[in-house]
Amino acid sequence: MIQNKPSFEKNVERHSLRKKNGSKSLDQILLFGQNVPSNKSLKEWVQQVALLTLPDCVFWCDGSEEEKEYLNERAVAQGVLIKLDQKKWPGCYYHHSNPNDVARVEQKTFICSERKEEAGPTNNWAEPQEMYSKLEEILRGSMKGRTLYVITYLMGPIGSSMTRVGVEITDSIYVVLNMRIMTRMGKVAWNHLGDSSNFNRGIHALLDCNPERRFICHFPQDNTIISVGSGYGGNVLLGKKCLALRIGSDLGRREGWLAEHMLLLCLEDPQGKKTYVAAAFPSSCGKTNFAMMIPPANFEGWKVTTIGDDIAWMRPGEDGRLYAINPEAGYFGVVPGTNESSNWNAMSMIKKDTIFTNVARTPDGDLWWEGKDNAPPLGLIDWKGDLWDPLSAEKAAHPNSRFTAPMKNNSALAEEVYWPEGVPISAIIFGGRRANTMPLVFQAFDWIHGVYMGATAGSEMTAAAAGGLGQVRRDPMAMLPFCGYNMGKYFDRWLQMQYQIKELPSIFHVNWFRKDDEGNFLWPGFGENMRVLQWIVERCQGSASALETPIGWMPSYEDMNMDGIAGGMTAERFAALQKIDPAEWKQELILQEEFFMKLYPDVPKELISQRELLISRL
Ligand code: GTP
Ligand code: SPV
Ligand code: MN
Repeated sequence: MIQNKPSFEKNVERHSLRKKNGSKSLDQILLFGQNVPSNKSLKEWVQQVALLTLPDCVFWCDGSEEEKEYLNERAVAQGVLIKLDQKKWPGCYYHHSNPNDVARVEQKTFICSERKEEAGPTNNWAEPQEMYSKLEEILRGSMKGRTLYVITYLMGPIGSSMTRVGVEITDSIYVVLNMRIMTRMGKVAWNHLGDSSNFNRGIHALLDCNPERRFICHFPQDNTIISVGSGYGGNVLLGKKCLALRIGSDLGRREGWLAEHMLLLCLEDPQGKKTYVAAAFPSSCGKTNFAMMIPPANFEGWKVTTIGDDIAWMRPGEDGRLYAINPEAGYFGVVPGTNESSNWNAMSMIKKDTIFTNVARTPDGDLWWEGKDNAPPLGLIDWKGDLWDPLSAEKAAHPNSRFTAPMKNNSALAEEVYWPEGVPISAIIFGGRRANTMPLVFQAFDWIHGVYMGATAGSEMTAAAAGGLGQVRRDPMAMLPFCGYNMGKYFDRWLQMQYQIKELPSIFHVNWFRKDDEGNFLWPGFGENMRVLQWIVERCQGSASALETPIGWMPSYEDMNMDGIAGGMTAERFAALQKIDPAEWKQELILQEEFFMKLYPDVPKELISQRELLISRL
């Protein structure tokens, strides 16, 4: 099948690198692909990595449509992708990952800054030279018999001063096809880079996917990332969590901006006024769904459009407001729970040009997952590749199964996503998955109180990372696994923003996941979250009222628009949603203190006094 692509392969050069190992000439980089960028430092670095990893050939990805077709066919021929029924799922492919490799692995993720204190107590640290030596041994000869792909990509809109260039070297064709969707890749990035040597250097090698030899390592001082032994999204799509958050947050520390695990949305009211909102919820806690939300039927004239669903880069603008861009170009989203009523926009988006990882499939190329609209079809093959028994307790789709879809297929995509300068943010929302303690919504008294709310946020752990499912842990600003430097210093960075910005956004906290005594969600969630969003935006505009409580400003039942809410909403039920339970808050304060102790001595004193103020108010 691959041989039938003469037009694509016409100027391919093939050599055997192994024979020429040791020589330094640039010509000896194996070329496979129509174009190669002229950037000398890029070529030299690729050659160095090729001489270490010894691939059979080097493939420079140019990002063209022709290349995509070729790579899809190649991935199918290699058994990496399964082509789905093209009538039902046009342009869609399926991937089973190794069953031991289905989520981010935080224990294997390292920040190799020069000094341990720079990484801080919330990150794994390793001495950079030691880690480089260890990784070099692991990488030596690791791509023998394989193809080394060079992915040059942009994080950020074309023409934005915030945009960064990354280059990921990988031996995984699955990574190439995902990065194609998630970033602006190929020629566009070569053009942006020009002759500059200022790009993030990322190396990824799949190896044998042995968890013992799995390391995701960041070297902030060298703008370098090395990831080995995994094929899972967050560990290997290096532009995303590794560059845009871990390296990005450290760049932000040095340069005075913020890289955040946040969705970005635009809310347009019936008068056509647009408000931009950023929200940080931990992994698998509702960012994609909130960013693509469709307001309930009786919210006539209200419209939500998506700017981003996972990452925001935020900087002070010249007019004194906080501006945000989404550095990504696609969505790597949780599939289970996605259906026509929970997320109509996502359902229509993933019907084409999407890569599905670890959902369930049928032998004839159809898909199914828990929480899809229809009942499971007969003869379903589960995420591990085995025939699924509907009577078993096992899930057919892995709880962290994912779609990778280009943002241009999102019918709710905001035009602002292409704006190089980004959008001015009016509201910042922190949230978590909490069965108790945390009310549906409350508002911080001011910026410092809001930073404190974000810094002390907790959430139940989810399937997006290996281990600890359901346990409540502190996940400050939803950045615990993603902050590339000392967490206490990161809180300082947030506090510093108040001196850089004249018009500070208002800060809120939400919890869609509070449960009643029987374990049922008290709040219907999804599109109904529009009711909370309306109150938030009207608070920013000064038109909604609120009650002062010990933990912040809260809406009364009357302050919220509950007309036609799914399942109904009584004042009693709303009171249960908003309850501040003294015993629960006592426990919460103890957990916050434990966390601050862990960060000692780097917790800003402003946050310690916020905690004391909260105790005295409670
Ligand atoms: P990452 O991609 O891991 O960062 O996750 P995310 O924050 O984008 O979460 P996502 O929107 O994918 O939602 C994760 C899970 O929570 C899915 O199974 C959703 O169906 C579910 N979920 C999202 N929003 C709500 C909500 O408002 N209420 C309830 N009960 N569940 C929700
Ligand atoms: C998350 O875990 O927050 C994700 C998925 O968005 S991953 O890209 O794997 O990190
Ligand atoms: Mn995420």
